Amino acid sequence: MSKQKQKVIFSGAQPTGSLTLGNYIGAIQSWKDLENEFECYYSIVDLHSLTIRHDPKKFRKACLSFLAQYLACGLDPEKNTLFYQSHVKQHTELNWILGCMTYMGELNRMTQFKEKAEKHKDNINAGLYTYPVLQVADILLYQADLVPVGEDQRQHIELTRDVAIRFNNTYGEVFTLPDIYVPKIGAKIMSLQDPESKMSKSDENVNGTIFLLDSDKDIVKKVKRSVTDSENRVAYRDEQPGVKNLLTIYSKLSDYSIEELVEKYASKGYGALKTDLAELLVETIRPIREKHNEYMDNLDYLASIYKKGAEKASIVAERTMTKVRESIGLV
Ligand code: ATP
Ligand code: LTN
Repeated sequence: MSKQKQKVIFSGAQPTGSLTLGNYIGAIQSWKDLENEFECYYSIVDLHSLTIRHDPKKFRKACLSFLAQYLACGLDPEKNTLFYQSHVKQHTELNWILGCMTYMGELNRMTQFKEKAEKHKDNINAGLYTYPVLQVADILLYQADLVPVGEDQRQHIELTRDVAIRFNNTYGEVFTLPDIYVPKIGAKIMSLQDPESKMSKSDENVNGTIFLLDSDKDIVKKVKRSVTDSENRVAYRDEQPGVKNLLTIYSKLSDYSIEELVEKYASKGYGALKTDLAELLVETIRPIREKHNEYMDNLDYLASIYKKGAEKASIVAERTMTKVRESIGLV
């Protein structure tokens, strides 16, 4: 009996600042869920981060810290290929080729570009605009079947499929069409200060975002100050987005279902919910932070992981690129 090809998973995060609770729940928890069954490639997409102005020293440290955070979140380097995007040169090569197959009309529609352009009015560079093409290249290079991401990435995954279909129709079947994989709940964790908008790494108001490297004190402070409403009735509904968000986070980090939590806190009110959630978050994040610090004290170990990761990723990437070059007629 022929062995069925193991499904391939690709995802990544940009090493800007540090990972947030949104990244953890929206993406990393799924990454961990998939690591036992599939062939997983999780990248630190450092080239994507260059679309925003940066300080080289801080950036280098953030890149190392991200690998330490991936490991501290429990991603097993024996089961997953963990690597820096910039170490596998085929990403930029495929980026160019696919850029020639992506329409400006498609890029003009990307909401992430519109939001980032609005935020960085003094630096609306070409990289920010063509950013989704590099993401398409990331995914197609590994012939990924599934891409575990937060809800905000749906449009980019749809673009990936459209470009892959266009390429395959023009030059022959080269690329696997990937599907998005989003968690049923927690695909969009909201800001604790503005529950109508996404919890973001780059939010100016840091009180809205919990970072995986936040101190216990900061975590408690942020949860206690989180914006709710004046109904003072614990319920999971769109009209109460702040409370809904807290319940989502609580459920994703515990064994309680949303229904059980609503029942547990129905007679207790927001104060008790916030106190217990703050404690749960502290207990979840403290070991991540501590492990991260240990990994950061062992840079040789980190180097051994990312070198091995790049070697493995490069083999797969080159296999795809050989097909691509041949199919488009490069000598
Ligand atoms: P920014 O917040 O500055 O836009 P980002 O955190 O979205 O950056 P990445 O680090 O590349 O950018 O995101 C890594 C993964 O985390 C992606 O799959 C993204 O969809 C997911 N993610 C990010 N924020 C959230 C959120 N608030 N809720 C759920 N998933 C999220
Ligand atoms: N665009 C994503 C980060 C990203 C990514 C990828 C995610 C870059 N390349 C490939 C999944 C697969 C973001 O902004 N969160």
